[in-house]
Amino acid sequence: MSEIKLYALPFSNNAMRAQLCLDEKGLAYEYVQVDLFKGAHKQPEFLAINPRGQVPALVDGEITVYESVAVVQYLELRHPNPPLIPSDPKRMATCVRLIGEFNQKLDPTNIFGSVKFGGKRRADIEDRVGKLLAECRLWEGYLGKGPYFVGEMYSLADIVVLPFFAVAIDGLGLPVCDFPNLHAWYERCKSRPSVVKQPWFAAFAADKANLDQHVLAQPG
Ligand SMILES: N[C@@H](CCC(=O)N[C@@H](CS)C(=O)NCC(=O)O)C(=O)O
Repeated sequence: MSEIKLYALPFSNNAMRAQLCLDEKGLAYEYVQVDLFKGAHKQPEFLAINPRGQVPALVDGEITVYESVAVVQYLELRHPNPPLIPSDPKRMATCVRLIGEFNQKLDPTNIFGSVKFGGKRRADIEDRVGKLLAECRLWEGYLGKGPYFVGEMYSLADIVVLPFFAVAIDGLGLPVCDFPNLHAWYERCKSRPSVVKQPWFAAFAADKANLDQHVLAQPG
Protein backbone atom coordinates (compact mmCIF):
# COMPACT_ATOMS: atom_id res chain seq x y z
CA MET A 1 0.00 0.00 0.00
CA SER A 2 1.21 3.51 -0.83
CA GLU A 3 2.66 5.70 1.90
CA ILE A 4 0.84 8.77 0.58
CA LYS A 5 -2.91 9.09 1.04
CA LEU A 6 -4.86 11.81 -0.75
CA TYR A 7 -8.25 12.65 0.74
CA ALA A 8 -10.24 14.07 -2.12
CA LEU A 9 -13.45 14.17 -4.09
CA PRO A 10 -13.85 13.94 -7.88
CA PHE A 11 -14.52 17.36 -9.45
CA SER A 12 -13.11 19.26 -6.50
CA ASN A 13 -10.98 21.99 -8.09
CA ASN A 14 -8.82 22.10 -5.02
CA ALA A 15 -8.26 18.35 -4.87
CA MET A 16 -7.46 18.34 -8.60
CA ARG A 17 -4.41 20.47 -7.95
CA ALA A 18 -3.01 17.87 -5.58
CA GLN A 19 -3.71 15.09 -8.07
CA LEU A 20 -2.13 16.99 -10.95
CA CYS A 21 0.99 17.52 -8.87
CA LEU A 22 1.20 13.91 -7.62
CA ASP A 23 0.75 12.57 -11.15
CA GLU A 24 3.20 15.03 -12.72
CA LYS A 25 5.79 13.81 -10.23
CA GLY A 26 4.85 10.19 -10.91
CA LEU A 27 4.17 9.46 -7.24
CA ALA A 28 2.13 6.50 -6.07
CA TYR A 29 -0.73 7.37 -3.75
CA GLU A 30 -3.90 6.00 -2.34
CA TYR A 31 -6.97 8.00 -3.31
CA VAL A 32 -9.39 8.17 -0.38
CA GLN A 33 -12.75 9.52 -1.46
CA VAL A 34 -14.42 11.78 1.09
CA ASP A 35 -18.13 11.87 0.41
CA LEU A 36 -19.00 15.53 0.91
CA PHE A 37 -22.60 14.86 -0.07
CA LYS A 38 -22.97 12.55 2.91
CA GLY A 39 -21.14 14.94 5.24
CA ALA A 40 -18.10 12.69 5.68
CA HIS A 41 -15.87 15.78 5.73
CA LYS A 42 -17.47 17.00 8.96
CA GLN A 43 -17.16 13.71 10.83
CA PRO A 44 -14.60 13.48 13.69
CA GLU A 45 -12.49 10.99 11.75
CA PHE A 46 -11.85 13.46 8.91
CA LEU A 47 -11.76 16.55 11.15
CA ALA A 48 -8.81 14.92 12.91
CA ILE A 49 -7.00 15.17 9.56
CA ASN A 50 -8.25 18.60 8.52
CA PRO A 51 -10.03 20.57 11.27
CA ARG A 52 -11.57 22.79 8.54
CA GLY A 53 -13.33 19.77 7.14
CA GLN A 54 -12.29 20.39 3.53
CA VAL A 55 -10.60 18.43 0.77
CA PRO A 56 -7.87 17.99 -0.25
CA ALA A 57 -5.81 16.69 2.63
CA LEU A 58 -2.67 14.67 2.20
CA VAL A 59 -1.19 12.24 4.68
CA ASP A 60 2.39 11.17 4.06
CA GLY A 61 3.43 8.85 6.86
CA GLU A 62 3.54 11.02 9.98
CA ILE A 63 2.95 14.26 8.08
CA THR A 64 -0.49 15.70 7.38
CA VAL A 65 -0.97 18.67 5.04
CA TYR A 66 -4.15 20.44 4.01
CA GLU A 67 -4.93 23.52 1.86
CA SER A 68 -4.26 22.69 -1.78
CA VAL A 69 -1.43 25.18 -2.27
CA ALA A 70 0.35 23.91 0.84
CA VAL A 71 -0.09 20.35 -0.44
CA VAL A 72 1.55 21.06 -3.80
CA GLN A 73 4.36 23.04 -2.18
CA TYR A 74 4.95 20.24 0.31
CA LEU A 75 5.16 17.73 -2.56
CA GLU A 76 7.62 19.96 -4.38
CA LEU A 77 10.02 20.08 -1.42
CA ARG A 78 9.58 16.43 -0.50
CA HIS A 79 9.87 15.13 -4.08
CA PRO A 80 11.82 17.75 -6.04
CA ASN A 81 11.94 15.79 -9.32
CA PRO A 82 10.69 16.76 -11.75
CA PRO A 83 10.89 20.32 -10.43
CA LEU A 84 7.70 22.37 -10.53
CA ILE A 85 9.08 25.60 -9.07
CA PRO A 86 11.76 27.38 -11.15
CA SER A 87 15.17 27.79 -9.54
CA ASP A 88 15.77 31.07 -11.36
CA PRO A 89 14.84 33.78 -8.79
CA LYS A 90 12.81 35.92 -11.21
CA ARG A 91 10.77 33.00 -12.52
CA MET A 92 10.35 31.61 -9.02
CA ALA A 93 8.95 34.97 -7.89
CA THR A 94 6.56 34.98 -10.88
CA CYS A 95 5.38 31.47 -10.02
CA VAL A 96 4.70 32.34 -6.36
CA ARG A 97 3.09 35.65 -7.34
CA LEU A 98 0.70 34.00 -9.77
CA ILE A 99 -0.40 31.47 -7.16
CA GLY A 100 -1.07 34.33 -4.73
CA GLU A 101 -2.95 36.37 -7.32
CA PHE A 102 -5.01 33.38 -8.29
CA ASN A 103 -6.04 32.68 -4.71
CA GLN A 104 -7.03 36.27 -4.11
CA LYS A 105 -8.67 37.22 -7.39
CA LEU A 106 -9.81 34.23 -9.39
CA ASP A 107 -10.52 31.37 -7.03
CA PRO A 108 -13.24 33.16 -5.03
CA THR A 109 -15.30 34.06 -8.13
CA ASN A 110 -17.13 30.71 -8.37
CA ILE A 111 -19.37 31.89 -11.20
CA PHE A 112 -19.55 28.32 -12.49
CA GLY A 113 -21.34 27.19 -9.34
CA SER A 114 -23.89 30.01 -9.71
CA VAL A 115 -24.46 29.20 -13.39
CA LYS A 116 -24.40 25.41 -13.43
CA PHE A 117 -26.02 24.66 -10.09
CA GLY A 118 -27.73 27.97 -9.25
CA GLY A 119 -29.30 28.44 -12.71
CA LYS A 120 -28.02 32.04 -13.01
CA ARG A 121 -27.63 33.57 -16.47
CA ARG A 122 -25.51 36.47 -17.70
CA ALA A 123 -28.09 39.17 -16.94
CA ASP A 124 -28.32 37.97 -13.31
CA ILE A 125 -24.58 38.26 -12.68
CA GLU A 126 -23.45 40.91 -15.16
CA ASP A 127 -21.23 42.62 -12.65
CA ARG A 128 -19.40 39.44 -11.65
CA VAL A 129 -19.00 38.36 -15.29
CA GLY A 130 -17.49 41.76 -16.18
CA LYS A 131 -14.97 41.51 -13.33
CA LEU A 132 -14.05 37.94 -14.24
CA LEU A 133 -13.48 38.85 -17.90
CA ALA A 134 -11.27 41.77 -16.86
CA GLU A 135 -9.26 39.44 -14.63
CA CYS A 136 -8.97 36.85 -17.44
CA ARG A 137 -7.61 39.57 -19.75
CA LEU A 138 -4.82 40.13 -17.25
CA TRP A 139 -4.00 36.40 -17.25
CA GLU A 140 -4.10 36.32 -21.05
CA GLY A 141 -1.38 38.98 -20.99
CA TYR A 142 0.63 37.25 -18.24
CA LEU A 143 0.76 34.12 -20.38
CA GLY A 144 1.77 35.80 -23.60
CA LYS A 145 2.97 33.08 -25.95
CA GLY A 146 3.98 30.96 -22.97
CA PRO A 147 4.23 28.17 -23.53
CA TYR A 148 3.55 28.08 -19.77
CA PHE A 149 2.96 30.78 -17.17
CA VAL A 150 6.62 31.04 -16.19
CA GLY A 151 7.97 30.42 -19.69
CA GLU A 152 9.31 27.07 -20.89
CA MET A 153 8.68 25.22 -17.65
CA TYR A 154 5.38 23.65 -16.60
CA SER A 155 5.14 24.75 -12.98
CA LEU A 156 2.94 24.89 -9.89
CA ALA A 157 1.49 28.12 -11.30
CA ASP A 158 0.00 26.11 -14.20
CA ILE A 159 -1.20 23.35 -11.90
CA VAL A 160 -2.90 25.72 -9.46
CA VAL A 161 -4.83 27.62 -12.15
CA LEU A 162 -5.58 24.74 -14.54
CA PRO A 163 -8.82 23.47 -12.95
CA PHE A 164 -10.16 27.03 -12.84
CA PHE A 165 -9.42 27.78 -16.50
CA ALA A 166 -10.78 24.38 -17.54
CA VAL A 167 -14.08 25.48 -16.07
CA ALA A 168 -13.84 29.01 -17.51
CA ILE A 169 -13.07 27.71 -21.02
CA ASP A 170 -15.22 24.59 -21.29
CA GLY A 171 -17.90 25.38 -18.75
CA LEU A 172 -18.38 29.12 -19.13
CA GLY A 173 -17.31 29.54 -22.77
CA LEU A 174 -14.36 31.92 -22.42
CA PRO A 175 -14.11 32.94 -26.10
CA VAL A 176 -11.07 31.81 -28.08
CA CYS A 177 -11.14 34.95 -30.25
CA ASP A 178 -10.43 37.17 -27.24
CA PHE A 179 -8.31 34.73 -25.25
CA PRO A 180 -6.16 32.81 -27.78
CA ASN A 181 -3.17 32.45 -25.44
CA LEU A 182 -5.23 30.89 -22.64
CA HIS A 183 -6.90 28.49 -25.08
CA ALA A 184 -3.57 27.41 -26.61
CA TRP A 185 -2.09 26.94 -23.12
CA TYR A 186 -5.11 24.89 -22.02
CA GLU A 187 -4.71 22.55 -25.01
CA ARG A 188 -0.97 22.29 -24.30
CA CYS A 189 -1.59 21.37 -20.66
CA LYS A 190 -4.22 18.81 -21.67
CA SER A 191 -1.69 16.97 -23.82
CA ARG A 192 0.54 16.23 -20.81
CA PRO A 193 0.30 12.62 -19.59
CA SER A 194 -0.36 13.76 -16.00
CA VAL A 195 -3.34 15.78 -17.22
CA VAL A 196 -4.66 13.30 -19.80
CA LYS A 197 -5.14 10.71 -17.06
CA GLN A 198 -7.50 12.90 -15.01
CA PRO A 199 -11.05 11.78 -15.82
CA TRP A 200 -12.58 15.15 -15.09
CA PHE A 201 -11.30 16.89 -18.22
CA ALA A 202 -13.65 14.83 -20.37
CA ALA A 203 -16.47 15.84 -18.06
CA PHE A 204 -15.58 19.52 -18.39
CA ALA A 205 -15.43 19.11 -22.15
CA ALA A 206 -19.05 17.90 -22.06
CA ASP A 207 -19.99 21.36 -20.77
CA LYS A 208 -18.87 22.78 -24.14
CA ALA A 209 -22.29 21.75 -25.43
CA ASN A 210 -24.20 23.62 -22.71
CA LEU A 211 -24.31 26.94 -24.53
CA ASP A 212 -26.78 28.47 -22.07
CA GLN A 213 -24.00 28.20 -19.44
CA HIS A 214 -21.53 30.12 -21.60
CA VAL A 215 -22.00 33.44 -19.85
CA LEU A 216 -18.46 34.58 -20.70
CA ALA A 217 -19.22 34.32 -24.44
CA GLN A 218 -22.58 36.08 -24.43
CA PRO A 219 -22.98 39.78 -25.19
CA GLY A 220 -23.16 41.95 -22.06
N1 LIG B 1 -8.56 26.83 0.42
C1 LIG B 1 -8.86 25.43 0.40
C2 LIG B 1 -10.26 25.24 -0.14
C3 LIG B 1 -10.71 23.81 -0.03
C4 LIG B 1 -12.16 23.64 -0.41
O1 LIG B 1 -12.95 24.62 -0.48
N2 LIG B 1 -12.56 22.40 -0.68
C5 LIG B 1 -13.95 22.13 -0.97
C6 LIG B 1 -14.05 21.14 -2.11
S1 LIG B 1 -13.47 21.87 -3.64
C7 LIG B 1 -14.57 21.51 0.27
O2 LIG B 1 -14.01 20.64 0.87
N3 LIG B 1 -15.78 22.00 0.60
C8 LIG B 1 -16.52 21.54 1.74
C9 LIG B 1 -16.67 22.57 2.79
O3 LIG B 1 -16.05 23.64 2.70
O4 LIG B 1 -17.43 22.33 3.73
C10 LIG B 1 -7.83 24.68 -0.46
O5 LIG B 1 -7.21 25.34 -1.32
O6 LIG B 1 -7.62 23.49 -0.26
